[in-house]
Formats: sequence, C-alpha cells, structure tokens
Amino acid sequence: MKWIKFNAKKLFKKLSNKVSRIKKEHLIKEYFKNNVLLITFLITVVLNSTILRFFCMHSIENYISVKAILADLIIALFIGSFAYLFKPKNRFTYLFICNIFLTAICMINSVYYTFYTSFASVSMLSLTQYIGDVGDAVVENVIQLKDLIYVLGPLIFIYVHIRIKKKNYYKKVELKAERKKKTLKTLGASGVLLIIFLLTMTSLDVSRFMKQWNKEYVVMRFGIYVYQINDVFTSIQPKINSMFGYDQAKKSFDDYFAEVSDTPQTNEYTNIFAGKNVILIHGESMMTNAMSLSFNGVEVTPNLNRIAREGMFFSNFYSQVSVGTSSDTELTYNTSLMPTKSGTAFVSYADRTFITTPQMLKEQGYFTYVMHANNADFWNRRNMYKSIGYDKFYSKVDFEVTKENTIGLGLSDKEFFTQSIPYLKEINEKNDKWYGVYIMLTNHTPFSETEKYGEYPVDIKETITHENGTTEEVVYPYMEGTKLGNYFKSLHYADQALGEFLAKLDEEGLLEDTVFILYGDHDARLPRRDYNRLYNYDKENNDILDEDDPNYKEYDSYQYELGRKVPFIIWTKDMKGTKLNQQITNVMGMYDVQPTIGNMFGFYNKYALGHDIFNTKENNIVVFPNGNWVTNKLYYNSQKEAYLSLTEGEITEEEISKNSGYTNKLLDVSNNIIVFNLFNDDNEEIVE
Ligand code: GP9
Ligand code: MN
Repeated sequence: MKWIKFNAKKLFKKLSNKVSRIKKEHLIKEYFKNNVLLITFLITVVLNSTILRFFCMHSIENYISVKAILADLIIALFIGSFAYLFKPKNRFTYLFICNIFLTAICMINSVYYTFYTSFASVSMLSLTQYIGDVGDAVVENVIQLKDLIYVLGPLIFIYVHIRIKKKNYYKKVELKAERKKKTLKTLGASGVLLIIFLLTMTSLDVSRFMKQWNKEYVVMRFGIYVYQINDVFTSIQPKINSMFGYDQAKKSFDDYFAEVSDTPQTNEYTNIFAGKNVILIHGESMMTNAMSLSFNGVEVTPNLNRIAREGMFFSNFYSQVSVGTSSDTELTYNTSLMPTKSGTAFVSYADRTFITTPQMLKEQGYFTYVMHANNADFWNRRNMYKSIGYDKFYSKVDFEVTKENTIGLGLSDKEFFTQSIPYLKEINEKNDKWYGVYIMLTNHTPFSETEKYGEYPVDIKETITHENGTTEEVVYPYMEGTKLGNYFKSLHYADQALGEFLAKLDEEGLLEDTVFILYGDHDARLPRRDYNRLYNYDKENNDILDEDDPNYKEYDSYQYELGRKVPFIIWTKDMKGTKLNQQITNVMGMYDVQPTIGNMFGFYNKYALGHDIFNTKENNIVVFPNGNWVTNKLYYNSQKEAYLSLTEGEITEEEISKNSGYTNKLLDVSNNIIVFNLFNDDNEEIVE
C-alpha cells in the first residue's frame, strides 16, 4: 500500500513536471511543426470518415460522433506510427499509399450506401461483377458528385507534402534509434486512446460490434475503418463457421423443427390448384402503394389493379430482402428461408441443398422453367438455378436483344413477354403440366429512360372556367421531374407490358388451365422527400405544404418503412366473383408464399420458416433480415429499439421480447440451414 502511494506520488510529480515543461518549451507547437506530415494524415483520414457519416446518417450526433472520431483516430495513429520506421524522405510515400487506401474505403462505402442503403462488405466483392453489369444505371444513379469529395484528403496531403518539401522538411537526418523511439511513442499514444475507447464501450456496443449486422450502428460508434476491418473477419467467419459448430447448429435446427408436423394442416384451399399450370411473375420493384394512385384520371397500374380486383390480393405483403435484393426474394420465395446474415445465398452458398417449390412441383410431374432476358451470371443465377431445380433457364442468349428493344438494364419487358410466347407454346405442346417463372427487368432503378416508357404524365391538369365563360387548361408539374414520378412512368410501362402479356396468353389459349401469380420483388428505394411531395403537394406554390398546414400529412420513417409493401396476387381467368376473389389484409411475408401456395397445389415442406397464411391468419408475423418484424398489431424496429402500434390494442413488453426472440431464433436457424448445408442428402434424418 505504501509502495503504491509512493509510486502514485512519484508518477504525479513526474507528470506535472512534464506538463509544465510542455508549457514552458512550447513542446506542442514544436511537435506539430516536426510532425506535420503525420498530423495532416490524421486529419484527412478522420475527416473523410466523418464526411461519409455526414452523407449517410443525416443526424448531427451520428456524424459528429465522438466515439467514431476517436476510433478513426486510433486506426490512423496506429497506421501512421509505422511511418517513423522509414527515413523522412520515404515517409510521404508510405503515408500517401495508406491515405489512398483509406480514402478508397470511404469512397466505396459512399457509393455502396447510395445503392444499397448499407455499408460495403468484402463478402460482396465477388458480386462487383454484377454491379458492374448494371453499367450506366449504376453510374447514373449511384456515382454522384458527393462520392468524389473524398479525393480532397489525398489532395490536401499532396499539397502539404509539396510545401514542406520546399522548406527542406525531408532533409533532416534521423538515426535508427530515434526513428524507433518515435514509432513506439506514436504507437503508445494510439494504445492510450484505445484504452480510453474500450473503457467507454457499453455492452450494447460490444454485442453489436460482434454481430455486425447493424452496420449503421457499428459505423456510427466505431467509424468506417474499424467497421471494415471487423467486416473482413465477419465475412470469412461463415467459411470458418461451416467448418466448426456444426453440432450446435444441427441441434438448434432439430429443436426448432421438433414440434412441426410431418404432414400439412389442411384448410378450405387445400389442393384447389393441384395440377394447374403456373405463370409466376417476378415484378421488378413493384410496390403496393403505387396501385392506389392515379394521375389525370389514369391509374398507375390499371392491369395490376384489375387482377387484384378479380383475384386473390394480399395487400399487406412484404418482401424480406437483404443486400441480395432480387436474388434474396427469389431465395425466400422458392425455399421459405431467409437471406443469409453475411454475403448472399445466391452467390456464397449456391452449392447448398435447398427444398424448393420447383423441385416439389417436379415431383408432381411438372416441367419447370425460368425466363430472364439478362446475363445468366447476374446474381450467379446460372449456378443457383441448378440448386433451385429448374429444368430450363432461358436467359439473355435465348432472346433477341438489340439497341432498339433495350430499356435500362436490358431487353424491354414488352419485348421480353412477346418473345417468350413461342417458347411457352412449345413447352405447352410438349408437357402435360408446367411451371414458368418470368423475371421482369425494365422497372429497375434508376427509372431514367422516361422517353422509352411511353406517355404517362404525372402532373396535374385542371380546366379553369373564367368569368366570361372562356376555359383555360392549367398544368401543375406535381411529380414530373422527380425520381418517384419517373418511377410511376416506368411502373406504368411495366404494367402495360403485363396487360399485353395477359392478352397474348389469353389469345393463345394459354390461360385456360393456368394460375397467374405475381409478386413485387422489393421496394424501389425511392427518396422519402418525394413521398412527402406526393402526399403534400402545394400546387399554388409548386412546393411541399408547410408542416404547420392543417392538410399536411407527415410521411415519417415508420410510414416509409411500412410503405415498402409489395403486391402479391393469385389470379385465374375465372376467379372473379368466386370465394377465391378476395383481399387478404393479414400481414404476410415472402417466406409465407411457399407454404400458402404449397397447400393450394398439394406440396409441403416441413422445413419452411413461413406459414400458410390461411392457417396463421391474423396471428402471422413477418421477420426481416435486419431483425425488425411486423405483425397486424405492431411494427418493431430492432435497430432503433422502437415500435409503432398499428392497432388500438395494448402493447406489452412481453410481446415485444417474445417476438424479438422468435425473430432472432428464426434468423439463426435459417442461416445455419444454409451455412451448414443442413438439408444435405447425406443427412438422412433431415431429407427423406
Ligand atoms: C438483374 C435483376 C435486378 O438481372 O434481377 O436485380 P436487383 O438489382 O433488383 O437485385
Ligand atoms: Mn429486383
């Protein structure tokens, strides 16, 4: 005790001596002068990371997050300290290379965030080829001026380098021992900051850092550089995980399905469509909220609306995608599993065994095919479609694609459907029963080729009658020129393509014994401010109504998230007016489709994670890959740890924690099934 006291006293004396020496000898000023290169490096690196948060997070406490700045500084100091191992004249090269590398991290994440509203992952590196394929669309939609701002960092660095070079900064001679000492001191400084950082970490920080799925939180608290380093480890983790931990995964899988019946629960829809042909439409970026809109008396989606009116329309339906967007929806639709926690199932786990809708229909004697007039390797479909079990994949090479019939990413939807008819006629002649999937393409972001979509004004036209009896037409721009407005034009085109396709199928007699199913694959990622304009347009001022205006309807982040609903419709030519012609308003997710239509067509997958909506009814729950979930009663945002009540009923904490527990368990089991290949044929207990 005495010893500690003595040492503390000594230490304090030493420290206070040092502080007064620093004061007296202007050591700080001196340090800055002698280490101007390192300091510029630190400032530019921290600045770039802060700018990135500024563009992605839109809230002052996020981009001026002290913790993130501290974390960025620790990384920059750590990397920067090794510069002192080099002779002064070589330090610039080392720090400049590091600066470029760290700048690239910020830039890539900035571009990536605009595209996916998420931060980049090295596990997605194998996907860059698909992003590249989108070509102009991505460049036009994604690379914006703001993404180039990060270049300022290296430019400032070069500028400082030139200036100090002129002042003979690099001419100084430093002995090896002195360089080593400087390195160790700088490393020590980063170590001290690291200790301070670790001491201020909360248990929530630790847990989110380990799980990494809440990327925004990790970037907000740890900065982009720590996030990216952590991401490298979490990305290789699935590979390592699939080597270790199988027993634990298998056990939790067995527990999860122990109570699930080996035979399906029947209801009034059991086998109603058994043996019927199927046309399934993958409606690119189709959103439910657009279905209720009209401009100048013309509906945005008259054909969708017609089949929704005449068929079975699931109006409270969500896709459950993660970064794999289209491919995630295809996974969930076909397998009733959720997207993987890291990477995408289509790319990283295409070799796994799945229990899929096409496979189960094939067992019933169906010919199963898929048509998509894009590159077969996009989203690794060429390989993944083998695992899904399609008999044939008609891709870009099977269609005549010219400059004239191309819109956006590829062959226009109208042309795609037209060219697909002869194939279907042949399939119909050769096969007793068939199941065909049509993946649409035109209604894909950035919705910029408006001149090719055809006339569909999204303005407001009004005829005014003057006192003298003369009339005048007034036009208010409304949604013209906005991204959302362009989306409506593009969607109107896609809807027309669908209408023409239905008419052609009917003409060829191909609708007689056919069930037409359609889903929207995911939302169109449109800006919230455009919705604000849509719902709060002040035509007199061609602006958004003032928030104090009594007619102002707030479109907050909850409404935006819940507004991501996509349509799901089952329609047959003769459904109108029958008991099947109804709107189902219970909340439902893409993972509920396989069990729901499975019951109608007479197939069953015990290991589906979703449920037949006609069994769960109002008690259904839709979980999202990020841990959020929604029921008829409430929507829970796990990242904000906040909820929105959707009914009058009382919400209990018990209910929230029960549903959150269910969500986490389901996501774990789903991930384990894919990562550990738990449906593998070798595993006899699982697959009969
Ligand atoms: C590409 C298309 C688009 O072939 O399916 O995929 P998305 O960008 O929507 O994931
Ligand atoms: Mn898509």
